Amino acid sequence: MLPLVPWPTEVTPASGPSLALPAVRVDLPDGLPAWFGARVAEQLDAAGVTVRGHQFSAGEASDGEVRLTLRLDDAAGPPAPGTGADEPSPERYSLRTTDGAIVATAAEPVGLLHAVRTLRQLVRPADGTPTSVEGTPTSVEGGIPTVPAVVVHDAPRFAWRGLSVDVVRHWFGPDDLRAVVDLVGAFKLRVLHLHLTDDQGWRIEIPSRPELEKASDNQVGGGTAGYLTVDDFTALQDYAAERYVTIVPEFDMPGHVNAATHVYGQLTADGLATDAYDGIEVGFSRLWFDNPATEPFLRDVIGDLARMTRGEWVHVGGDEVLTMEHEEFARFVDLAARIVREHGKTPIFWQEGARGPVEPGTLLQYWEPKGEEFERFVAAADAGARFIMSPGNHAYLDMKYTPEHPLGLHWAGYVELRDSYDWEPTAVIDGLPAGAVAGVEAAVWTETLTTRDELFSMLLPRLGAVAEVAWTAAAAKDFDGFAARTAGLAPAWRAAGWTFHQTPQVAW
Ligand code: TNX
Repeated sequence: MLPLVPWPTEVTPASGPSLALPAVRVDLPDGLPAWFGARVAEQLDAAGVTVRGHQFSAGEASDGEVRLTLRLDDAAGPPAPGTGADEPSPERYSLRTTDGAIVATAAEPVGLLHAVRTLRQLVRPADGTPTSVEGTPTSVEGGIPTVPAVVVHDAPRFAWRGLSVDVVRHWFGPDDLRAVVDLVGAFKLRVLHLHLTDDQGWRIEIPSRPELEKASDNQVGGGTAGYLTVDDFTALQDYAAERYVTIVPEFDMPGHVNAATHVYGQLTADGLATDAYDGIEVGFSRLWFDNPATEPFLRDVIGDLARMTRGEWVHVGGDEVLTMEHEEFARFVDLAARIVREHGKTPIFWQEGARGPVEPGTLLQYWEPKGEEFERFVAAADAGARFIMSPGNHAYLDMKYTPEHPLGLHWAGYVELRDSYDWEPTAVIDGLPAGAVAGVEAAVWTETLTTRDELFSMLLPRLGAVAEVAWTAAAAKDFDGFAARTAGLAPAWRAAGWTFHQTPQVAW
């Protein structure tokens, strides 16, 4: 059993013995960013493999060293599996651990890092326990790590593979978020979406609106919280970029805005600031389109966020505004999307954005089955929108695993590991053309989650399941195999300090 999650397009065991890795000399091609070698070394270190320098066009490997050659080659890898896509994925890679050497080939640098992540999951210490995935380095005592002889050809099914984290309901700061980026990277996801504003708090510095900081020190249940300064946000994006992860910031409007109306009384109907809120109800707060303070506020917040964000996308919310007429809501969708586009970015809305005018390229994030809205979603796709699939009953990793589970909510049902695995993204919305599915995003809301351990115990092992839904061809999925591979990853999660839930669906 090879503990690979997500499962690759093609894995061929090669003849020949496992390759012993007393030490590895890494040979990097030209054309990689300066930090790339450090990322490779980090992966190998964490698998207990000694790295002997990484240099451009290293000389012959000396005695006791195995050469790991990374190569950029346009012709690398297989076409995108199972999607009918004509273009091969730019993330495709190959990895061979045969004939006494390791060779990774990819069309682009991101594919080379994927190859090294796969290698890391394949490495086992001398006692046969697999170590893998990202995190703190583990030491392997009393033996030489090995890697089985295999040839892997791999490419993702969907380009959009992400995780959304609510840092408002409970605050998770830069240290926690870096650990989340490591986890996201280990499963070859590309997007970390941060839900940064909501009723309880405001979690990001907006230079044109410094007063918003006053709404940072509150969360569910009260107590001290915090927010990301511009510098924190920049540093987090740098950290993520070195792992080919893009941060997508979300400013949720025109509902979920009590933190803003707590600071700016002029945004409310009666001009009075609202009280701070530390409960978990949704749907009660709102902006007013005709209030003269509203558009300048949207322009300031979206403008600053767009300027601070390296990625292509700004998420402008749109969910659960329970007290607004359709027409006014549609005007908010139109205005927010226009401001995002004026700043050269692409807007993302929760699925409710389909109630407004939709431009080609807009992304809509599906989260809840509202049957009567399916026609609207199909119409939005006809108008050129694409969907990120985050169905609550499969991909909401804040749902309890079982009724007895101490953490989480259950409005979308109980989401055991198998529920997060057994679903087909193109079959969620009746009538939606498969080509309108941009990909898959897990989401973890944090009303009941207060510590990193609690957060990770909801993410693991289910994030691996959602990652496999996003990466692996539908026909190649198999829950029993996935569960066995998941058990194989547990030692590495322990070594990395990543708390996981020992669901009985896995023989740990
Ligand atoms: C629904 S999903 C919400 C969030 C809650 C979450 C709890 C969505 C777009 N809105 O405000 O935190 O349920 O599971």
